[in-house]
Amino acid sequence: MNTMFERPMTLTSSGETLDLSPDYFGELLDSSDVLHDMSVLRERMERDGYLYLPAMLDRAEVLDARRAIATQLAEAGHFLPYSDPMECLAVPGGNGAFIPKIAMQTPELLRVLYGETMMDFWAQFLGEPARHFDFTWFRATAPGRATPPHTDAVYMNRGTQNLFTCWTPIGDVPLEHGGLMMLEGSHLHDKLRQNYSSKDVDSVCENLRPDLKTSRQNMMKSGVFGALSSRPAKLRDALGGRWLTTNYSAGDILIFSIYTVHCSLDNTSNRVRLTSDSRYQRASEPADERWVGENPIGHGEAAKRTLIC
Ligand SMILES: O=C(O)CCC(=O)C(=O)O
Repeated sequence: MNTMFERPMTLTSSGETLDLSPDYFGELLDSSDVLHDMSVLRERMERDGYLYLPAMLDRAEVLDARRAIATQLAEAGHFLPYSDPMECLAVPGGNGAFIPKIAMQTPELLRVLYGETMMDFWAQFLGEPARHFDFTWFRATAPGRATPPHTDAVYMNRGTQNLFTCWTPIGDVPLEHGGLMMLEGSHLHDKLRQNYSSKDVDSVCENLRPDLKTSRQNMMKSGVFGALSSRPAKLRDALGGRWLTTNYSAGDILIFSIYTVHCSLDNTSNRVRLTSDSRYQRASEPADERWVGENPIGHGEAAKRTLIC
């Protein structure tokens, strides 16, 4: 069990102040004590929709990846001139939230995300050889920015549904840097699975009026492609559960199902938050064609599917 972290005075997500009372907000369950007991880990994933595994990775390797990426970001002008790149001190008004390209050109990061430690863990957890998506979602999240609530299903549900995200802080991510939060119990919400989470952001409804035609357009309603809501506190009131998070350290991982609702805290610090999300599944099961291969098509034109809705 975790020791309860010091409860902060205020936290915001997507600009909304969160209720931090114990019924609404709490700390992620630490599962590092059962890291090698796959049946307990699987049970917890079924029950909680996530596993938080502090210090699962080699901290020194993660910090090597941080150094390699921070050096490139410093050269590209993301950090204060003459500052130590490892500090990731943001230039005022800087942006650059999502930089998948940087992952492919940084072997130190690929070793952390897809090396032996990680792939052995997934093979054991899934009970057979595992594969990862070839696309890596790398984020250099500037101050002020947050990811709104969503499930990953809407972006990657064309292959197996037995697909998992691994969110990996590439450095320490205390609360004020805007780490990830899980909405407790949200993966068990049937209506959410049947409605929102069964959508596909790249599908097009051919038989609908042009203004309703793409679920892609419909899924822009909350301002962010595929988001479930732009109001994390209000969403919690509707779905129940608590928003769960922690102060993350380099070496920790947080893994979750494609049906678990999550979002990030606002980054209220003066630093750029470096994190990645990568995806894993059984190698024998079908993989979503948008995210595999030498040049994954992603959400581009080639990903569009037409449907009669
Ligand atoms: O890091 C973030 O802000 C969002 C991460 C995320 O949505 C994911 O890992 O699926």
